[in-house]
Amino acid sequence: MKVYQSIAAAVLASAMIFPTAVPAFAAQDQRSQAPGIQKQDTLRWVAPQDLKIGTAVAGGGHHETQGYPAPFPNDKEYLRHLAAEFDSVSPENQLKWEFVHPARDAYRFAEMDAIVQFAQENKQVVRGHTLFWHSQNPAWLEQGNFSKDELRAILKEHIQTVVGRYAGKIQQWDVANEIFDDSGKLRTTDNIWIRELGPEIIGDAFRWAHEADPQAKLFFNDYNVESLNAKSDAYLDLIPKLQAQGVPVDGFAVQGHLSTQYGFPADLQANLQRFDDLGLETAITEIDVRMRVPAGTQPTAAQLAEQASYYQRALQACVNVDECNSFTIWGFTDKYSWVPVFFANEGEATVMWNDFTRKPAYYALQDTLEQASPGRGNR
Ligand code: 9MR
Repeated sequence: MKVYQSIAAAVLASAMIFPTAVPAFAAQDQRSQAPGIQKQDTLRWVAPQDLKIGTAVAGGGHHETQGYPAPFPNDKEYLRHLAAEFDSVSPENQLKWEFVHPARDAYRFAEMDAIVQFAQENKQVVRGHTLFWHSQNPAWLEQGNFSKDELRAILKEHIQTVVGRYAGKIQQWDVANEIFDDSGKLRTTDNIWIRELGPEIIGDAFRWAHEADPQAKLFFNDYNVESLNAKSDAYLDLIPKLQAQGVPVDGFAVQGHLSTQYGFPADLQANLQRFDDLGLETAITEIDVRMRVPAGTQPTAAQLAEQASYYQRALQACVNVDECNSFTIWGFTDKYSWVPVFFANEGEATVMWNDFTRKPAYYALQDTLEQASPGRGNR
């Protein structure tokens, strides 16, 4: 937190004029053009062809209360690494209701449009996040006192508008996010859609998303579902039931917000595999590995090694499961991570330091990808 604030202050002090346009990344392969980054020495270069290696694109959410301009598109060095290292990008906040749909009759698409354009220019796919959630909803929606018919129409219009706008440009959608609590019960109180419209609305959300973009792969996404537990069991039970009703569900995604305090979920691969066995795609969509770093201290070499091992084992679990096709880290530099903002005395959760130099965790990912696809570096 301390480091984070001092960086933020430095950025603020040095950046009085904020460029608003996305730098012109040309249509050709940009990986070789990122200054100081050799394209052969990146994550995407060594990744197997059938595994997208992704990151969240920092913006919105907690960034809005920090003392720096929006990382995307203002931090040029950040953008160089974003382009060079990754096959896939996920908007960290820019597609959440409160951001993209700030008033009932107004959408704010500029930031997401820029991310999609950046992705296309850099030959990256995009994961859409998210359409149906209990959190980060605007007050006009949560406190709107709408009738059931109105709410249903609002959700349908939102999904059709947002998914439709990016049809053909978003590879995977986290249609429904975090619909169960940790005991495996549907969030019938805090999820406005389930509370007001009943659980059947979940299937409708998937149907509407599919109508708006038949090519996109549609996912459930949640945290604390890395392991075999009540919450992941709930998805294992729900998804086939929905599919039997003709609901177009393609995948199950595990977020992967891990902490070295809690031990590595050793049954991650077994858990992904049981969804794979149902014929579903799987994905790891938001991994980071936080550690205890009291203010004024630095992580020890042992902590960094442990973190690297968590990243390595999570990636290996995905590599080992046939249809685990996407592995996304929730930000790649500590400079912009959500972790120290939300967890006192925890941080350093990503694979690069504030200055974009690489941690052991970065090399653990790179080595694991390379071993998963030996000789891959010829493309
Ligand atoms: O990283 C996001 C942060 O910027 C927001 O302030 C926060 C608000 O809830 O959401 C963070 O992203 C979350 C993601 O959308 C869903 N899974 C948990 C992530 C971390 O909280």
